[in-house]
Amino acid sequence: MRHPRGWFIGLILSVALGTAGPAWATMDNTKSFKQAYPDAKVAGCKTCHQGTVGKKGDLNAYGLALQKAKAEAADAKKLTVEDYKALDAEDADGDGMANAAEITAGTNPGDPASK
Ligand SMILES: [Ca+2]
Repeated sequence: MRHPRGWFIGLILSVALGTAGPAWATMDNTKSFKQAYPDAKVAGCKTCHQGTVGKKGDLNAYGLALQKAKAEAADAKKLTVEDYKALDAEDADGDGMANAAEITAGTNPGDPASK
């Protein structure tokens, strides 16, 4: 009987790449976020995600606004400094404070309870 090692390695690789893909995108986006807002007091997963560990499908209001703004782009998951800046004057979470003002103040642009 042939040992199914090739099949097993293929499975491991597909699982590893499948989970690492979104994580890499998020790490790149954190980097571009810090380039856009070098003085930001808070630049973590919760800036765009609801959870403390950014996961697919748990975007907060700010993350959803960024996703929507970029939805038609070929590189929809890769956010640039310009992508963040384009939403500076908007108020993603509707708490009366613009996204850029919240980022500068250290409050969460995606959480209406944080302003
Ligand atoms: Ca706001």
